[in-house]
Amino acid sequence: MSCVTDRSMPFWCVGNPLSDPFGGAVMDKISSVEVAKILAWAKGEKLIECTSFHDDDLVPWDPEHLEDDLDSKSSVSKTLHEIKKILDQAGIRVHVATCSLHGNKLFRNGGLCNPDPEIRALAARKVERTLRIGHFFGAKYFVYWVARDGFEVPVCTDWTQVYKNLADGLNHATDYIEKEHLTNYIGASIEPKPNEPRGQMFLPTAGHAAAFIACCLKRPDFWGVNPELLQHESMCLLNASMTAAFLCATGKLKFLHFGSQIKAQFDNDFPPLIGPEGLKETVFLFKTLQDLHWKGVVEFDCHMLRAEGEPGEGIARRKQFVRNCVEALQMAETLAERIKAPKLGSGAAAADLESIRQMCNL
Ligand code: 3MF
Ligand code: MG
Repeated sequence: MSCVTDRSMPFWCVGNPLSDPFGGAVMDKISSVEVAKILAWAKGEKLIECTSFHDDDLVPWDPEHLEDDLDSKSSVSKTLHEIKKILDQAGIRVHVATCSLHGNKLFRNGGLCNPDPEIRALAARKVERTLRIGHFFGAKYFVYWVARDGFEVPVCTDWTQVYKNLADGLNHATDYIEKEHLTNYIGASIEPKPNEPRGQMFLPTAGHAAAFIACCLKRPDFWGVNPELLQHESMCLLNASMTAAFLCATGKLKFLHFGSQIKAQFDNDFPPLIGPEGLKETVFLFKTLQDLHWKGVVEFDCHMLRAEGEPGEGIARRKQFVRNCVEALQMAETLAERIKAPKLGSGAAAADLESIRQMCNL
């Protein structure tokens, strides 16, 4: 039995035009309405059930108009309604609303942890707007990804304030959900990452995030963790099965971000199972989740390889990308199901060989 209740394909993965720090986009940039149409197609093909977005994936943000979403005559409001109509007609549910605090240069030195109180206040207002947009779409979770809350130079960091500011920022989000009765949210989640875009980030691993929730937040039961496996934890050489098992044991595994990764590299965001390594780690991750009887949402967080982009074929390539991701997830689950409990006493190496035999039907 699959442990995946729903598959979610976010706006930012489908919209990604495949630029990197060394070169610009290779695919046509497409609008959020066009992305919504691709997602509607994917739902029709029974590939996905849900989607997720950053506020900036859907509509632009203007610090001079912090409540433009509430003005029914604004172009922001019109675009949001247009997207909602497409998603509703296709029957796609919205899993996550997350606030982009990484793109705009105002947040270059952090969002919720920015040392400047005015920028922190602006970040809080952007989070409020994201929460309202998420409510409009019926999003189930609010996600905080560490993004630019981090540092390069420890002596330039005010360590007396960092975690207090972070707790204040996240507590403000849950206060706002309560105050405005945004009852669609069933929880909130922290997405840890060790580095990139900052040299170091303030919540580098799932363990840091889980401890921070338990010790520093006002509503620890509302908060959980969505680890990004394999990518974020593999960047710092942590093992995906252990991260999943730790979060299950602490009751904090809200859902997965999913893709593939070369260990100890920058965030590859390869599609699942694609790339020179990660197949065994991915299969073992799902074996672990199956053994633990975890059930939940798997959300893809990846993009196609830049070399695979083809200018002028943006829509067809993006559709194929969604199909590839879903097929890879199904393959990983099928392979994981084949592995039976290794024979005790046979020794670690023999048990591992046996698991490979079973996985490959040898
Ligand atoms: C970066 C990420 C982010 C988060 C997203 C949702 C752009 O490495 O993984 O994707 O997943 O911000 O919180
Ligand atoms: Mg992610």
